[in-house]
Amino acid sequence: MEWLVSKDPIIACSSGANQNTAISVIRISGIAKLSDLQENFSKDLNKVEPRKAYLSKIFSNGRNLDEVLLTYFKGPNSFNGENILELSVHGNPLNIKNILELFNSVGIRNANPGEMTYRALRNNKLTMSQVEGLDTLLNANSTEIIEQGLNNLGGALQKEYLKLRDLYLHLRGSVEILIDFSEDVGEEDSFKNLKESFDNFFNFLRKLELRTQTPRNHLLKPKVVFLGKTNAGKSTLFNKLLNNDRAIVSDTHGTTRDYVTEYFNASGVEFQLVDTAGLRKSEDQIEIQGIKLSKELYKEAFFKVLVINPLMEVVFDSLESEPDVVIFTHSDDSRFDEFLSNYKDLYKEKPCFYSGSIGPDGAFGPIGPGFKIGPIGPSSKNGPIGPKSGGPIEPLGPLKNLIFSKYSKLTKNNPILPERQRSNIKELYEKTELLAQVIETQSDIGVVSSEINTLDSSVNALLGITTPDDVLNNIFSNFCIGK
Ligand SMILES: Nc1nc2c(ncn2[C@@H]2O[C@H](COP(=O)(O)OP(=O)(O)OP(=O)(O)O)[C@@H](O)[C@H]2O)c(=O)[nH]1
Ligand SMILES: [Mg+2]
Repeated sequence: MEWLVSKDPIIACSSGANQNTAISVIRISGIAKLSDLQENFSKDLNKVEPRKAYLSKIFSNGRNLDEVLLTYFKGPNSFNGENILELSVHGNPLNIKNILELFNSVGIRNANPGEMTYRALRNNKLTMSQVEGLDTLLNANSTEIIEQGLNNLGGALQKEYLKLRDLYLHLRGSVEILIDFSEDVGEEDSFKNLKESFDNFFNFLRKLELRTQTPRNHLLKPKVVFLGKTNAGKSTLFNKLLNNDRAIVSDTHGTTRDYVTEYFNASGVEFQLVDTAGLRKSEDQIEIQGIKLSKELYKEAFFKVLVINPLMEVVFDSLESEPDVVIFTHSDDSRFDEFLSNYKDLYKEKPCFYSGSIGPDGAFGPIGPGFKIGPIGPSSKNGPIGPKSGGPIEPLGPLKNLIFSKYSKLTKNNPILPERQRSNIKELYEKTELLAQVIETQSDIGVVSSEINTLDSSVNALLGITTPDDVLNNIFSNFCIGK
């Protein structure tokens, strides 16, 4: 926490220091005078003009360490308002380490995670929601979220919070009118005025609250979880979706005991695919733990896939959460149609796919709705997909499309992502709901006024005007070094 008040010069590699790249960027922030670093550069630093690039050697005790491009940003006209020296160095991790150590040896310490950006906040170069926008941008897993991060970095959310604050101040003003001038204006009119201001404020807040309803981890780390009984064919599907034999497949019940995760991409969004331990009654403590985890992962999943081998069981145990899709495996088996009919009523409203390993070589056959015996799910989801329909097909295309379209729907209402803002909005919303009741019952105006005043700290917190140190610390510890 000490670093929150520190003004020491700091250094960090801002482009990641663990990979061999052509160029890496090292930033030194908070130097008092550029010429203090003259000993380490061949370029005459007195002749360096801000915002111009210069070629220079870097020296360590007279030894040439690297040839770099340096750019100086003189505060306050820099990213964080401090004097910043930016070095484009050769991107060998060892070279980066040597350069960082060289500047450490002349008294410039390594920056803490997020410290460069924190100084931008401290120097009023960025607002809290812009900082959080930057965090969203840098950690985004999809184009939609990148766009949102960029908008918020540009101040889009801050603008809305300022509007909310305006509406709040208006509301406070209307109570003052009721208290001080109701004799002049008339009690009825001033109360009408108060109600109107309150409705404007609450309606705006309600829209913001709607945008916090999608769980954040569904948007930032969307998990697609397969659940089903042992030997249902989960790991087979998992491998096919990844196009990689990542999970062990065998006809032994209980092959997967711990969950297995891998990333896969559908329409430009990165999803985490999770294969889980098959459900069955077990006495084995390790398997029991694995099954418990399977259920937890399924419950929390952004997209739930229930995998059923219809030949193996008649109905599935009731589940706590409804699946997004049901996949019936073993459609290559001649008894498939007969056994599938047991499920017709159970999953009438769900999109259902069939899949099967076909052919002597076990090649994976089609996955798609209804090409064998017609629809189980809504008819709009049907359509023949399979080798017989001709042309090259991607066997798991329909499943990927379904996953992506759910994700698109969730991002459509421009959800608010940073946790701090979400909890501030929720808290403010709850308080305002209570206030609505107080106003509705037209209680003592003194009570209404004091209830309205209690919202002040929540509105300010949302704007980042009053952000306690531990909240700040928490936000910046999510940043990586060099941001
Ligand atoms: N014929 C046929 N065999 C399949 C199909 N899907 C999976 N199998 C076979 O069924 C067996 C079990 O498949 P897995 O993918 O390991 O099943 P699982 O659901 O992961 O099972 P656990 O890990 O035990 O929970 C393997 O021998 C697979 O080759 C299918 O659609 N048709
Ligand atoms: Mg398995």
